[in-house]
Amino acid sequence: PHNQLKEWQELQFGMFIHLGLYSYLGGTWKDKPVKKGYSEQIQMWADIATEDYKKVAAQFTLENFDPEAICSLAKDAGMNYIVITSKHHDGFCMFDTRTTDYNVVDSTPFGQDVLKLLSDECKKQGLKFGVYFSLVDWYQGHEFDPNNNNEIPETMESIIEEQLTELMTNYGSISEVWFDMSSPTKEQSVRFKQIVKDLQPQAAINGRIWNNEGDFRTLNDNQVPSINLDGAWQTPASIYRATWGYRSWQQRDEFDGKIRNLLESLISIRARGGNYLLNIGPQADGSIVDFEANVLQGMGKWIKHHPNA
Ligand code: FUL
Repeated sequence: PHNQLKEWQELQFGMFIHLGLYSYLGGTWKDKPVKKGYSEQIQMWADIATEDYKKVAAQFTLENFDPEAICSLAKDAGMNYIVITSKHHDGFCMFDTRTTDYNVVDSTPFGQDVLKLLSDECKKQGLKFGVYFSLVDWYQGHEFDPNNNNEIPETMESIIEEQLTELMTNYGSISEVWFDMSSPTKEQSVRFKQIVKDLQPQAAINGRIWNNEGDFRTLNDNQVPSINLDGAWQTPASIYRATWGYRSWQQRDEFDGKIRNLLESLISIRARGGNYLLNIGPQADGSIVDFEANVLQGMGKWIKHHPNA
């Protein structure tokens, strides 16, 4: 297991993808920009009832979701792995699951398993594949909590266990499982970890499984440490900081400064032995935002000319 974690550390730079029903809304509800909170959490910040939020699924055609383009972009950027949202706090599953119809296969016109398509393409292009999994689930009964600190009731526990089992069974080799938010008991963290380790012993688990059960530490969003840290760790980062999920009204103008900025973070994180997981937020139709593609390509160009950085 020690060597496996070392292998994970050597991946260094990866692509985070936030894609879900919120991508369709793009940070806008009833024609108004929702200015509070991250756009992937728009259901909470705009206080959208589940019956209404659910209707988005019928519009979610993802007609320009292109796993090949996404993987090629990751490679152009010099990235070695991809981690995608299998389920965010809204509870909508981007994978085929028996636990609920509230998933991309059963309740969208797209009708295909996004995780399957992307994991297959990762394999083809030689990228490692990992999944983000929210332990907060508004669909399965968690109330809105701005701190996303909810406890996990027993009823939800079995759903989580089944979903994790599916995720660890149906998508080939998983290099990383990225749990997020909520406050599980020690027993729950141990149980969730056991499911991952039984089915995917090589998978690295992040610290947000909580209760000290993670294999590596997840720093705060966008945190670049100024001292060396012990053990394995990773910084999750958003190009804009203000959101991870697509936001149609996001300002996207400081192109060169942005590349320099993100490269500085990457270099300093690598130098201190950390992994850098940099996010893209595909838009309503599943396609990559031009600005984000250009930024990542710009980074990749620089990296290729500075192989020792
Ligand atoms: C956070 C989440 O609450 C955000 O919505 C986002 O997914 C980020 C990567 O982790 O803590």
